[in-house]
Amino acid sequence: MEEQSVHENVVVSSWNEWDPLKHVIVGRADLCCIPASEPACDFVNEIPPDSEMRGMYGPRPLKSVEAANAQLDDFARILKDRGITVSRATPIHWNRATGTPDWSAETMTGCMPPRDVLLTVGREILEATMSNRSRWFEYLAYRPLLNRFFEEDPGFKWEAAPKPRLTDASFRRGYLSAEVTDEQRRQWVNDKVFVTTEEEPLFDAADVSRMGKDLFVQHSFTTNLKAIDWLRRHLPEHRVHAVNFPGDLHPIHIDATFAPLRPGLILSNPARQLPDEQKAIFEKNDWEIVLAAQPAHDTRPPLCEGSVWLSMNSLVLDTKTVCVEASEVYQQEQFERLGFEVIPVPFRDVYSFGGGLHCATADVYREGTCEDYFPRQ
Ligand code: ABU
Repeated sequence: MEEQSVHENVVVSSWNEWDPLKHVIVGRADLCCIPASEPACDFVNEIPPDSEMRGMYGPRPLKSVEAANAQLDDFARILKDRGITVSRATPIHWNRATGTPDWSAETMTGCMPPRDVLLTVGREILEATMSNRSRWFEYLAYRPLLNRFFEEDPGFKWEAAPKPRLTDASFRRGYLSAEVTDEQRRQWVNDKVFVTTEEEPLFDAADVSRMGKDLFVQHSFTTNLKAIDWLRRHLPEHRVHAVNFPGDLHPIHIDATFAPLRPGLILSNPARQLPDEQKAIFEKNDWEIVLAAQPAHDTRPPLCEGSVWLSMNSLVLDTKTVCVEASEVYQQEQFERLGFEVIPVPFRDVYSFGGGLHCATADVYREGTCEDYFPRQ
């Protein structure tokens, strides 16, 4: 059954990652594909030799889709049981060639994870540019919902960032080649030289961490400086900060790296720490940065592009309650020590479809207003 709006005439409003969650979008695994190699993504060449998908792109194995959907449906039920309204993405036939006058792609990817595509800032939902050709059309999975929110909520601002051209000029040729050594990659990442160039604004919404008036945006493979500037101009009431995490050799999306849990508290990936000079704003405003617990697993599920650090990719329901992957016992223990009630959610079968519990969702409504949590800049 589709849901009803939770607050009369105000459907969309969310200013941060921790206020009480009342309405959320959850992705779906239906018809998801492994995309063919493209300048920003070469997952096909990382598929292990013993996988039935070795060297292949196209629809993911049906059994894995069914397993992921079962866990996504269960997660949606857990949220609904907590009184949270859950809306779902609308899949399209992702296994279809697409293109624009500038490029063509053999397949699309899917509608997991919504967090990568939709950035909710207050009363606005902004469709990100995306930075992979195979994800250019992913916004279509959310258009039925956004259109409905637009009809129901007269104050909802529905926005789309400039669609990128994604010509070869937007990418560094050979950057993802298997011949590039870790040492070379480490140097590039340290120098903030990523696979995407500064040709045009490019960003995935999951590179943005929302903390009221301040937005922290990861400069990464999926978000460039021109996009951070674009966000700054687009959201003039906010302070938009560029951050980066040199320990990550494949930096995409901030939510398995640097995750605010409540005002004054950030969970930080110990393998990907914020450089000291970028910590100043948190120190000046008495925020504590705690290092996340070690993941319970030292390997990723089959056909998963995300890292083992999806262990810390949690969904905060309010400042006392958090959803954590069911097998991530060390992360659960740490949350309990930090004073949270932990809701364990089995989710390992979803990881391969683009991420964990935070990735798999996009905020529609959290209680609260836009606060200034960093008065000392
Ligand atoms: N979308 C989050 C993926 C980042 C990571 O696994 O490290």
